[in-house]
Amino acid sequence: MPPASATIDPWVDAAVSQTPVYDLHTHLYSPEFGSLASWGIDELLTYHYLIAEVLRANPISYEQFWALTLAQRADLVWRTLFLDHAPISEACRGVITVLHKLGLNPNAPDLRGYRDYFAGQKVGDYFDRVFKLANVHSVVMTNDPLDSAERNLWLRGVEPDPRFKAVLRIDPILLGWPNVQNLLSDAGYSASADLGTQTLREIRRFMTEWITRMNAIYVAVSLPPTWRYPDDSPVTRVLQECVLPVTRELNLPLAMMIGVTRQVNPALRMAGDSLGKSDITSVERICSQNPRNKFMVTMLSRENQHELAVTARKQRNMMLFGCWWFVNNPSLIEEITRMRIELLGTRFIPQHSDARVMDQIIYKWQHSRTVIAGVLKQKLADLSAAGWSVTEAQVRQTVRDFFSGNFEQFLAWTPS
Ligand code: RAT
Ligand code: ZN
Repeated sequence: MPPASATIDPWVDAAVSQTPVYDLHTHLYSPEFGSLASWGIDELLTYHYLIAEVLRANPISYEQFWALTLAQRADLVWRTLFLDHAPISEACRGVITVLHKLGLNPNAPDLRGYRDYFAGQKVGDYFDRVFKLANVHSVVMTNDPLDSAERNLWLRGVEPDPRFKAVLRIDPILLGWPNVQNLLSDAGYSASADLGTQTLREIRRFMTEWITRMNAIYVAVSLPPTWRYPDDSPVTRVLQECVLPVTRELNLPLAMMIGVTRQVNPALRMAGDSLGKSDITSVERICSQNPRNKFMVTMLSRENQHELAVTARKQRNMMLFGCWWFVNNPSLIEEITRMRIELLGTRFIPQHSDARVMDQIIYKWQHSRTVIAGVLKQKLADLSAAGWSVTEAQVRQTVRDFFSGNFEQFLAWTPS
């Protein structure tokens, strides 16, 4: 008799809660990065996901809102989204989960108590506590050496806490021509808008030097829905002449997050980005034409999810990852994860957090773990009903693959 749900469900719950996560895409920084490392109640409440919501719910003008201090914006978000209305959106619920898990009463009339609590924390100890509460063993940062503040920290020899891994983010290098030449010059690389031989050599030198300096574990970019590969744009040229050869030589994945339309409403600043349905055939072509390169791919629109999973079946050098940004919501994580398991078995990475504020890994992983556990229980119950003897060891292995193993294996793998 195969074990029934009554046996399997507790195995799933235990494995999902006990297995530490390798969070492969965040915007977090370790405390060594000083003010770039973001945490605390004011940062939690002014997350750009919540800014978009508060500026729909409160009649304040954009100008007035941005003239407020960070603390005043946080007060406004708390009053508008949590007190004047029920905080039922995913981003609001996240703040409640964080406060609750930290042992704070999430029902306060104002932020004073929370501010006192965070002011009393030592950053290093607090980050340790957050890692523990979230049960995350490592987080991957998003590092942009063309940002002068970040570059100067690296040049001064900043040594991140080893739980924070670096990634070379190359959006400006790929998407910013011709303006990016000034940024490159500021960083000591002589580039010109013609994208001639000398410039391409300098881009390769930039990539190689910065991957080495930061010990980057992969290279990443987010792309618009209009991205096509190949075409006769600077994007294809820089991909073919620089990004693909450098990542191939160093055996690093190129992570492509596809589907973001930047700044559809600039008045919202960072909250002003949107999405669009992207072109799966471009993903197919870049993977199949470059079999010695490794790609990690996620897409932003719900409409792309099925074809992306099918493409992953065809391209072994592509690792599908995460429910990114606008699909990082329980209803969508559930349907997407179920569909991915049906098409890909255990060979994909269900989730990353995209956290920007350290405390957020507590809620992002708690919420995702609950959904992933639910889907896994259903799938294992179906398997058991079909006659397979599900074992606790297989349950644990599946969760390890999902939360850490698939990513680590993919990093270590050399396509041949
Ligand atoms: O999810 C986010 O916070 C977005 O603003 C983006 O950072 C996106 O994840 C990206 O990395 O481009
Ligand atoms: Zn991101």
